[in-house]
Amino acid sequence: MKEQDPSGFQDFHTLESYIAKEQHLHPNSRGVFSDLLRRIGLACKIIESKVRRAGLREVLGTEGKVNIQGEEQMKLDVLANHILKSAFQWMPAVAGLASEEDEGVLCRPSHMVGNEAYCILFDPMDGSSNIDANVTIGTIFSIHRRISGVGGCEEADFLQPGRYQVAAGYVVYGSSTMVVYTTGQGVHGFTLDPEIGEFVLSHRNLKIPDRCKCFSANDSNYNMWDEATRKFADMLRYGKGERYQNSTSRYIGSMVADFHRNLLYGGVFMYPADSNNQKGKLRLQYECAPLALIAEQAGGLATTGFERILDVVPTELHQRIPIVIGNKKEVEIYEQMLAKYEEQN
Ligand code: FDP
Repeated sequence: MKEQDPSGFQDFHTLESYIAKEQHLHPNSRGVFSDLLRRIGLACKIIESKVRRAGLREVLGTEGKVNIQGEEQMKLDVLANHILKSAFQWMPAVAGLASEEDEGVLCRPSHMVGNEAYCILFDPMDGSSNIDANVTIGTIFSIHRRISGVGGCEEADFLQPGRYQVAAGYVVYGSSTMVVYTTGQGVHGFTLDPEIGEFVLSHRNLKIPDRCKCFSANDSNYNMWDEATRKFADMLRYGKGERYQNSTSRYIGSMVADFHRNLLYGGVFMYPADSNNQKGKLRLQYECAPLALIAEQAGGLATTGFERILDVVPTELHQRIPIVIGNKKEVEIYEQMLAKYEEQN
């Protein structure tokens, strides 16, 4: 008979222990990659502590102001960027970093980079226009294996299609803080337990429910979308039949938060091209590709309308791209509607 474990440790995993468990699936692994994931967890705990203080003088406000201690105030997004860059600064496994907040890539000197090295891209604070209103925000990350050989990195390392990501994930700072990530072995979610200061496995092998509950888009752009996109939005909102009759519109305006809700409830988030943003608004490398990998690992899909997001070959570091992401069925319908519209026009 199996002994009862009063400690509750039997099926209990922290982010740390789960990463270690996944590492055991790769017998030749030297733990370099696992260290990176742990480091992200740590950095995001530090960011979370700043987010929780965002209403206080320390971090709220615009950069350039001086706080009560006479220190220069930093906006939360600038602070999160600093934290992430500092977290990876001394890791030989990191060949370089690219942040949505910075213009170029940050390549570490080649003598400081180990043989097995990765390039990390991140959006330190997604949804930052929501910060001052206490609305959910997040951090998104994407990890690629360096392809430029040994030594320092090159920009080409950061311009790989999303399907080559070795890991991707995000942290949502909401009513609780959660890390959700994938290394290509499913999607797992960990909720921060403030009592013990650990991310605890709360959502194992997440799958997008096969129902299109939520439709998320900035509706004020409706008249600037093409006809096919407008029809698609109308179908999700007003469509009859079992699949759409109980659907609802939900738009937070933080991509990571909108995506996270739809991952749990089912639904579609979109920021398509419009007559003002003909290339779309969201960033391929920092937002769209990492969330596309999560979506696919959870049984969903992400498209530009014409191409799977994970297949898009980036041409520049801060490239913008249209995106429709969520339930596979609806994303495929969108592609078909757009193709038909293109054919007729
Ligand atoms: P934000 O500008 O606040 O950082 O990436 C940018 C982003 O937010 C997404 O998180 C969000 O989905 C989108 O922009 C919101 O844009 P709109 O205000 O145009 O709806």
